[in-house]
Amino acid sequence: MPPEERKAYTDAINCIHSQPSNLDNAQYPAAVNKYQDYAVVHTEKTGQVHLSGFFLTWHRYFLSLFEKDLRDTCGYQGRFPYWDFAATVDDLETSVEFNGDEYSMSSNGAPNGTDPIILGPALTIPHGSGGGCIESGPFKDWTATLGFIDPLFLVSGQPLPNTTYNYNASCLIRDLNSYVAQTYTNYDLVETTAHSANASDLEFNLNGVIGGSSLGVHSAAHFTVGGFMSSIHVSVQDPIWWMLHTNIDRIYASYQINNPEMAYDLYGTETANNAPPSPNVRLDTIEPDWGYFDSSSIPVRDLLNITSGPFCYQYDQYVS
Ligand SMILES: [Cu+2]
Repeated sequence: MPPEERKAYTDAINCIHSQPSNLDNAQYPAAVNKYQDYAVVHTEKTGQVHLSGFFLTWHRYFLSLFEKDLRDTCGYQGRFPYWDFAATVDDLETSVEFNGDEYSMSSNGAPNGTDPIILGPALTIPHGSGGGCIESGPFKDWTATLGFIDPLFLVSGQPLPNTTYNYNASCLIRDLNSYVAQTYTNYDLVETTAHSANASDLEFNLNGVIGGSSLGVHSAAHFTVGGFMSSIHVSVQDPIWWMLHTNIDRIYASYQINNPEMAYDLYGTETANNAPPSPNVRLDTIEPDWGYFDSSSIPVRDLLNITSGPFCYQYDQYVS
């Protein structure tokens, strides 16, 4: 997008960030503004809407609710952008997304630490080039209020700690990681994902095997940014989250175009990693709600097609 449109987009995000929270402060002390409400709602739903049959459709609708808020509350009139992460693997820090100028999504974090990052017993990645607070750009002064949550909660199905929604202030941290970007989010892998053989293959190409030795393009894009983006529950706190997930939605829409006969096939149960065990998600299964942003009962089938039901949008480019 041209610089003015990018600036209008980040201005609108800052506008949401300046609105008061609509959540109960006693229950959710971390919900200090409306932007953090989105992060809190995502944290609450994480155990149902990742590594589950709801992943792609729940996020698709969550993106549309945020887009509508940018337009209705903050007067945004531009396009809802995506971060084509395969296009930036070789120039992350100087990309229009992360170069830190006033038209960007803010910079890398300041250099902080060099230790390798252990993602699980079978997977260690090198430290990125940051690790500290973001240094410049439109979100420089933001405060993250939700602390890190171990992704193992997702794998085990254990309830989140009582302290999850406590007010836990820090700067926005990033640790841009070219190694992860080049190794796990390159064009070949994005193309492979958009041409997945079926819905279970798509899930594997997006999310890999948590605790295993590989990363899918979705998980890897999170680890490419690092910091809060590496803690899936609370990752919405970093506003690059929306552009990352819009790119995942674009890859999903591409898969649906590339595989018309399987476009509406589903894979996964109603719980992350099927822990605790739950039924398979079907077309008429009701989605977990989106908190106060939309508490209505919407069946999965209504969220499968980007030009029907509540949706009417398209992408400028698909992954063919
Ligand atoms: Cu998510």
